[in-house]
Parts: sequence; C-alpha cells; structure tokens
Amino acid sequence: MNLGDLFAFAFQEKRDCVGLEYETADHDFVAVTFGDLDTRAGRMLHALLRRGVRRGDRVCVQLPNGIDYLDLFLACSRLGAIFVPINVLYREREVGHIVQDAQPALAVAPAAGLPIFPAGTPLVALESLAAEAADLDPVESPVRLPGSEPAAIVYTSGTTGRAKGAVLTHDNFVANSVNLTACWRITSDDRYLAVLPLFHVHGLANGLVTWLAAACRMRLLQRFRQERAAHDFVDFGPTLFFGVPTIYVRLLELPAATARSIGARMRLFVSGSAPLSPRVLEAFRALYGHTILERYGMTETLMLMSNPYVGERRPGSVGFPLPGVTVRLADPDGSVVAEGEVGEVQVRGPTVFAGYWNDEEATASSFVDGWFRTGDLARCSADGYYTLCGRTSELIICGGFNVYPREIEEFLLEQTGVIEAAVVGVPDEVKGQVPVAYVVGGPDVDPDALQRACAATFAPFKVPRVIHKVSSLPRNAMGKVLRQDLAR
Ligand code: MLC
Ligand code: AMP
Repeated sequence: MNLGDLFAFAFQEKRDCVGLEYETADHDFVAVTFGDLDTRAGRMLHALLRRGVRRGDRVCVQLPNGIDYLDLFLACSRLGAIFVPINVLYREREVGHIVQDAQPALAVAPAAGLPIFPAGTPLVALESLAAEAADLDPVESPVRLPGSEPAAIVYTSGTTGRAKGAVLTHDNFVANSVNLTACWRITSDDRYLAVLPLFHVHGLANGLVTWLAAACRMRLLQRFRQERAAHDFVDFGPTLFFGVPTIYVRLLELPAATARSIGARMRLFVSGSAPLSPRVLEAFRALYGHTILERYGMTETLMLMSNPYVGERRPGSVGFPLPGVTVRLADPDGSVVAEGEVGEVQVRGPTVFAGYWNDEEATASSFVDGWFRTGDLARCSADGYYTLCGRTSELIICGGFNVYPREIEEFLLEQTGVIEAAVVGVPDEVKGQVPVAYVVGGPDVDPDALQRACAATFAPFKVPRVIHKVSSLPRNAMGKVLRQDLAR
C-alpha cells in the first residue's frame, strides 16, 4: 500500500469537505477542501516533472509549515521522489552536510533562505516554484508505487556527530498512521490543531500523514507560539492535539478558565519525543481535565509504544507496544534481560525504517539479528507497561529537538586554542534539558566568543546555554569523560 492509497478516502470521498485551514504570513487562515489540495498537489507534481525530477530522486525541502509544504510532500509521494525535510533552524554547516549526503535533484527553500545551501546545489526558490505550479494543469501520478518504495529520508544525528538519513518507506508511514488512527480513535470528525514542525516525524508522520489518512480538519500553524496559544485553541476548537513536553509545560501557564474551556472541547492530547514528567501530567490534568496520552517513537522506527486510549494512562510510562511492533529488552551482550530488569529497547515491526541512506555500515550496526537497536533503556512492569529510563548514548533532548554532544564538541575543538571539549545536558524546567559545554584551552579561549561562534553555526537549540572554561575534564581510569559529573 502506498501513501496515495492511504489518502484515497480524503481525496475521493471527502473531496468537497474543508480539510485544511493554513496560516498566512499575517496570521490569517485560509480554508481549502481536500479536492483543492489534490489539485494543488497535481500541479506541483507537474512542476517537478518539468524540472526533471524523477522517481527515486531526492528533493530537499527547507520550509516552514504552510500549504506549499503539503503540496511538495504530496507531489513527491505521487512521483516516487524521496522527500528530504530539513529543519528550518539549520544553518550552512548542517544544511551542507545533508545536501552533500542526499545529493538532491532539487532543493526548495524560500528565496531568502537559498544562500545557506552549498554552491552547486540545484536550487529553486519556493516563490518561483509555487508560481510555476499555479500555471500548470494538474497531472496524475505517473507510476503505481509499491509500499516498499522510499517516501522520505529524515536526517537524525548520531553518536558520530554526523547526521544520518533514515530512509522511511510508504509502508512505514502507512503502518504508523493505521496504528494511530485505530489506537487513538482518530476519525474524520476530529479537528486537529497542528503546531509541530513538519520537518520531524512527530509533525510529519503522526501529524500530516495521519490527518490525511483520517481526512479530518486540520488547522496548520507556522509554529507553536506561547503568546497566541490561547487564541489558537479557543478560535479553532480542536479535538486533537500533538505536542512535545515543552509545549505542555507552556500550556500550564494559560489562565484556568481558558484551560477549562479548551479542555471541554478536546478529545485527546498526546505527548511524545521527550519524557513527560508525571508532575506536568498531573498539573495538566488538574487544569485541563485531560490525562495526556504519552507515546514513544523515533525517526528510524516511527511510533513504537503508546499508553492506551481506554484504560490507565500511567504517568511516567510510555504504555504498550503498538500493533505489529515486537519489543525485547536486551543486555549489552544481546541476551534478553530478566523480567522487571532494565535493558535496551530493541524492536521489529512494520514501521521500522529501511536503513540509513548511503551508509551500510551504520545500518548494519544499528540492527542485531534483525532487531533495531533504539539506544533507549527501559523496563517493563508485570502488567506490560514500559517505562523508559535513559539512553545508551549521550543524546540531549532540548524542547523536543535532539542535540548530539559530539557534533558541538567537534566544532568547539576546531576553534583556536580549544584543547578539550565536552557538552552535556543539564535539566531545565521548560525545555527538559539544555546543552552546556566545558572547554579546556589556552589563555586566548574566550567562552563568550565560542558561544557566538556556535550561535553563528548551529540551530539555536544546539547552542550551549553556558560555556565553562575549566582546567581539565573529569575522566575515568579509561580516559573517558565522566559526563554525569559534569551534568550535575
Ligand atoms: C523554535 N523556533 C522555531 C521553531 N521552534 N522557529 C521556527 N519554527 C519552529 N518550529 C525558534 C524560535 O523562534 C527561537 O528563535 C528559537 O528557535 C528558540 O526558541 P524558543 O523561544 O526558546 O522556544 P519556544 O518558543 O519555547 O519553542 C519551543 C518549541 C519548539 C517546543 C515550540 O522547541 C518545538 O517546536 N519543538 C518541537 C520539536 C519536535 O517536533 N520534535 C520531534 C522530533 S521527532 P529566535 O530567533 O527567536 O531566538 C522525534 C520522534 C518522536 O523525536 O518520538 O516524536
Ligand atoms: P529522534 O531521533 O528525533 O527521532 O528522537 C527519538 C528519541 O526521542 C527516542 O530514541 C527517545 O530517546 C526520545 N523519545 C521519544 N518519545 C519519548 C517519550 N515519550 N519519552 C522519552 N523519550 C522519548
């Protein structure tokens, strides 16, 4: 089954229904039907074909949430071109690596964003491409794609510090959305308020694809904005909302009466991408009258576990494996741990990706006997609820965005005078964790200058909040930096 099959309900049966309200630059909303979206996607498909994009080609897209984003995603999925979303907060170095690795046939960004792409990239400004598409007739998909066809490559940093492209197939997206619509009872009667960025799987696979699978109405915001959140909820009256924990922390600041009236219309709040503290879950329940449903997933695997829709949504737990997902908890030596013990989460299932783009070595080492190694540690209770309890790697999750210390450390070590560098995550009430750096270096090493260099190079969430200059880093007998000592 491909994404076209999954979306047939929306584009055929629900053709005349309003499917989307998207936010314009001046914060107005424009409503369009599923039929309008179908036509727009057909036009964009025509424009891509005219620009020579073919099945299997990569199309890099660095755009904020908006209707053009949907046009491009749908056109690529019909053509069999592989959609490569890029975080809008990424700068030259981060974008350069993705473009170099994905070797796109086309890269699309707003005209103002084009200069950060490396020289030689086949670029088109969104403004030109959209104008071109608007003048063309819509065309149908030229091929019938099998479910095993790659639909997207989503880049995720690894412990190596070099982002790796996770290849997600049509089947992966379809299985994920079939699971979520069934388990979370999403139907065309829902109203989904979309605030998450569409360049990560939370917003893309769970949000965009599941919305179209269910053919419900979506209000798509450019991004979550604390100061407008009350208005966005009250004005649209959603029944369904997906957020990262930082968003729920921010929603706790809304006045109690507003929260109650939002809660009265809502059906389901879902949280994921980072740990939701039981304290936030309880405070949210008291304010909004809803128990947030926490689930767990990864770019490479899409959604793996979820608390139940009916039944206990256990604070601090991520619930049970979703249908079709098999989980085992393993020791570092690969043997399955005893009941109740902590082990690495290893999974199989229909949502597990096809491997890393261009990187057979990384793909091979991420699987063991056909099981994908998530790098997350968990334990399972006697009644089957899983609780995550850390990671085997040093990943920092800041506001739901991942920061791999190695990427920042490598950059710090490139700066004049820096001899050693370590980046650790320290707890933060709102963001969950924030990165903090420790550097060892000569008298010319200035932490403020290093921080400015990081800010000029990386997305804001990767910039160390503080850079401490120290005389040495704490190390164990093996010479390994004791990160836990620094993170205190
Ligand atoms: C933040 N910024 C954005 C942005 N989010 N800019 C454009 N689009 C976005 N989506 C910018 C802010 O404008 C600001 O820039 C800077 O980043 C820092 O933002 P902030 O003000 O400190 O953050 P805040 O307003 O609190 O926003 C926090 C947030 C955001 C929670 C809304 O972090 C967010 O959208 N997180 C979601 C991440 C996500 O989708 N993760 C899923 C990964 S998939 P300036 O210039 O004003 O300083 C995954 C798998 C799974 O993990 O299981 O789901
Ligand atoms: P990403 O690489 O961006 O896909 O992030 C995936 C990682 O996010 C997982 O490996 C987990 O460490 C983390 N994650 C996702 N959902 C949860 C959750 N509900 N609780 C804790 N961590 C989570």
